Amino acid sequence: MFTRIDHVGIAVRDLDTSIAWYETTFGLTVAAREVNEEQGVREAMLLVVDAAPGGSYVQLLEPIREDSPVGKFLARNGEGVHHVGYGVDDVEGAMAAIAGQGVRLVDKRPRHGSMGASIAFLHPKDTGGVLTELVQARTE
Ligand code: CMX
Ligand code: CO
Repeated sequence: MFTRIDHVGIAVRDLDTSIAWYETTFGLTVAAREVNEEQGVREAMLLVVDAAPGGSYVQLLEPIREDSPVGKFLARNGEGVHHVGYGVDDVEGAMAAIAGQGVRLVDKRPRHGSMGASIAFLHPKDTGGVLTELVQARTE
């Protein structure tokens, strides 16, 4: 069902400071930046490797509201790994198959994610404590 690890999402307090650290320390480059009002984040995707059927990225996430998933996570845990995003070819098919295994979906329908992707989250209480995101990349 999964085609790759699309990204690892990391909660940060200051996006610009964290981007600079990833650029300087690991030599990563920013592929996209955006504000996602619905998800409550200002974010950047840093490319790790470009490959078929899609690249893999580090997603840096700064909350724009304290009362948002990343804002609450930061207050509780501080900076660190927030979620893992897996690439899928068909997000609605993957959601249905996984829900059929008894895993709760946070999103009943796919939402808008980074770089035009369709995304859906699985509840961390049903996935061994790992917030898990399904990512169907935009097709050109
Ligand atoms: N990883 C693992 N567990 C997490 C978690 C995370 N990222 N975020 C919250 N939890 C756990 C908490 O530790 C808490 O556990 P306990 O009950 O054992 O203390 C429980 O979930 C509830 O925590 P909460 O702070 O009260 O959070 P909510 O129930 O309000 O929300 C969740 C939890 C998963 C539904 C919410 O974070 C969510 O909807 N996430 C999906 C959206 C999202 O994360 N968007 C930002 C990224 C956008 C992108 O990637 O593009
Ligand atoms: Co993500």
